[in-house]
Amino acid sequence: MTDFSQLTVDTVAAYLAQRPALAERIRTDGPVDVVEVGDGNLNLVFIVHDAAGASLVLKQSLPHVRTDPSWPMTRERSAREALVLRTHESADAEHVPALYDFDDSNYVLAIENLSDHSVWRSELNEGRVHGFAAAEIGRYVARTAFHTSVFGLDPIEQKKLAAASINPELCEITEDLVFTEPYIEHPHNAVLPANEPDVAALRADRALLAEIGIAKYRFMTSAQSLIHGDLHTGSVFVRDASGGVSASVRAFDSEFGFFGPTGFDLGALWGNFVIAAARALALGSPERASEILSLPASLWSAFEAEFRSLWPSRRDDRVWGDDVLEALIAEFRQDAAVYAGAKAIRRIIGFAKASDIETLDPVLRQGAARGVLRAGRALILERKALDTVEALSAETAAILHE
Ligand code: SR1
Ligand code: MG
Repeated sequence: MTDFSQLTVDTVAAYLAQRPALAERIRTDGPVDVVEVGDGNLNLVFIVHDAAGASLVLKQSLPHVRTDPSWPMTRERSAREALVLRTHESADAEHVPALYDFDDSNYVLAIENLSDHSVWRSELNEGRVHGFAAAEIGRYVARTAFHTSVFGLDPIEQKKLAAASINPELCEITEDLVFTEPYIEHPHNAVLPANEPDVAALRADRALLAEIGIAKYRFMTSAQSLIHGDLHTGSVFVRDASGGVSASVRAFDSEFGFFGPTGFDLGALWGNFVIAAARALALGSPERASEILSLPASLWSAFEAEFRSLWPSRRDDRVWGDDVLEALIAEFRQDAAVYAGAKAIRRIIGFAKASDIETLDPVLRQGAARGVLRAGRALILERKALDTVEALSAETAAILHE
């Protein structure tokens, strides 16, 4: 009996042959081509093709962090990812990969192969912005947020979904890596010596620390919707329209999903746009930086328009009037800004850095990192005074140009 608890390129074909749900998807009675392409922090990822050209992706969680085997990690995260994918597919099939199968014994998801797409972060790093993708993801966040919230679901069903999607171990990672470790001395942290005074300034800023503390509390307690939970530019596939092929944008890697604040997903992307803009500026492309800094507004306005368009179908219009909608929209925007700042800062100081900055020459890297830290702080502290996304992005641009 083959052991499938940790797949290899040599055992994938035998694994597929014993999954009835995949019999129609891929043939295993002929040659099967398997490559392992996982390059994230956590999982094994195999792309499989059969002789007829059919393909799929297998994603298997390891019992530890891929990049640090001494760091144990629950394999149950696969079940969380399967649930988020299935639920988000019901809410917005256009913007997620199709889930073909989930094997809860071996922690393997079989997913649509999106190899004709590219990871958005890699594209941004190469100077290709794909600006249309921001609005698509704004609609994805709105649809998944609305349809998994009390506005879109029966209250009993909504609570059952919230209970099924509880994700304590991966939430704890975010709580630690995003909201705590960057603000304390911790072995996970590392910055260039030239950026040490920038980090010290952040840690001495009591107003900033209070906002981070409140943001962490809201992350841990504000169960608004089933969020993606790790929606940075490395979790989005993009494909331009060309030669009869339509444009496509898909959010993947939702293993950090749980019932959390809707603004967290928006903020994750926003913070990573700031990082991408800092790279573009460091490399001498102010026009591209400016184009990238228009993306938070595209993301936000598509989110807002879509959420407003769904609002008339809310489940109780006796108490949830339009004044409630206005209050929610304002809260989502404030949350998005504070989480954008927190997500930008963590990628500079803490564990799991961003290739946008890390692949810069150190001379350029220290200036870009400083700009991101200062811009992140401004997003957090100035979000109440500057109450539009455009105004906050103008402030971000000014800081990055300093
Ligand atoms: C140990 S996991 C480190 C990071 O990778 C993921 O992409 C999440 O952002 C997490 O914080
Ligand atoms: Mg990931």
